[in-house]
Amino acid sequence: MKKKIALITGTTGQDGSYLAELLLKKKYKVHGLIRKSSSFNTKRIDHLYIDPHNRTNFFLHYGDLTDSNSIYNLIHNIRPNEIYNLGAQSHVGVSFENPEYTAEVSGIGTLRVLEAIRFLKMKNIKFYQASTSELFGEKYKQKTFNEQSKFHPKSPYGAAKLYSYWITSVYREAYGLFACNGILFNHESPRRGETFVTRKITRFLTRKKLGSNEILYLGNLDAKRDWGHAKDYVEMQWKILQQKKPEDYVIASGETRTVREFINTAGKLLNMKIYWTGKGLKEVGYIYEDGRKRTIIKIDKKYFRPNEVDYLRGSSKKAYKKLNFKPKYSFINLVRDMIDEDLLLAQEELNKKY
Ligand code: NAP
Ligand code: F7E
Repeated sequence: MKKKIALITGTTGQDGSYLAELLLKKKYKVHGLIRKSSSFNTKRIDHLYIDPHNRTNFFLHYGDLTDSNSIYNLIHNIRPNEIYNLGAQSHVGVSFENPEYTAEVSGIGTLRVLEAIRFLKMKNIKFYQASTSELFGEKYKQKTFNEQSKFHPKSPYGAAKLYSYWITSVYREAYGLFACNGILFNHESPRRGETFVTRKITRFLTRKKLGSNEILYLGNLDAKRDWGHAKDYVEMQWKILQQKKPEDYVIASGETRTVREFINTAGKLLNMKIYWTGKGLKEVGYIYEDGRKRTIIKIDKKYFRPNEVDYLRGSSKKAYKKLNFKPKYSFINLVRDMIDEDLLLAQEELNKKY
């Protein structure tokens, strides 16, 4: 049987790397779009890459979501059956500093891919758009957000992704494309970028466990997020494209916790009891070391955003029913997975130092 061909934008990212692994296991030919960088940006996929002079099903191509021609040519040349549009400027905080670039990549970038499919008349391509819980943002009266909930983005990132959400839906209706939105709530892993809060915390606490004397500076500890594991969530990205009809799905754990609770859980797994005192910018987290109180976490206002999504909790009833969504990782196992990997990393760093 002919192998299915997939194109992943954002293949060097957290999700792109797990998705490439999954599709290769499923015997796809996988093509990844990577952008030119002056230093290597392929750390998450190096283990998958084989020199194309040898037999391989994994191919990388330079391109950029801001460059229509590179996208058009790539789709024309590789003729994919499925496109997963995961590429984005994905940091909400950064989107306030670089709003125009965020709109170009995370908003218009999606249009560029859809337009290439339309121009090329490749209507059989199935298209997945990486939509996000950042489309929501305002709790109104409900406790959970689902496919019918009202959107209310709070950041340039959320606004750019809202455009992508709607343009995906418009191309589905107007041109009959098999185009779907996966509205994914926060998902983390040992491959999460180190400037996102969960990984910032697990990297810090594991180094602290091995004796570092740094202090962790954070922003809003009261924000509530619905955290799942990226490995579970990329499987749903694939499943969304295997359905008979193109539809949108919310993927979430259904639980919500504050950033402070994430820290406490990670501390507990490392046998580090963290105590809190003070309020607002004066709040600090401390531990006892050799019987002495030692402050390890402080607040820095630079990590607060001009506007914040205070509360997120998703409801994946539709995905449970139609996609048989059964996440393998509980919250505690997600944090444990991150801690275990980051402990190894911290130990490696320490070994290099001495
Ligand atoms: P990520 O780790 O930040 O990866 C983003 C990817 O996009 C990277 O491969 C990055 O390349 C690439 N990229 C950035 N700018 C680009 C450009 N101009 N042209 C082409 N590629 C570009 O994000 P992630 O956590 O894997 O998330 C994957 C997607 O899901 C993103 O679209 C994100 O917005 C969305 N999403 C994420 C979550 C979550 O909780 N993780 C939840 C909902 C939706 P470099 O490696 O070169 O930077
Ligand atoms: O922030 C608070 C921050 O940057 C989580 C992206 O994948 O998920 C992600 O967006 C919360 C926020 O993720 C720090 O204010 C406190 O309330 O880890 P984050 P995010 O903004 O939820 C969504 C679903 C996406 O689609 C995005 O692409 O933590 N927070 N102190 C902090 N956040 C960061 N980054 N750094 C801090 O020091």
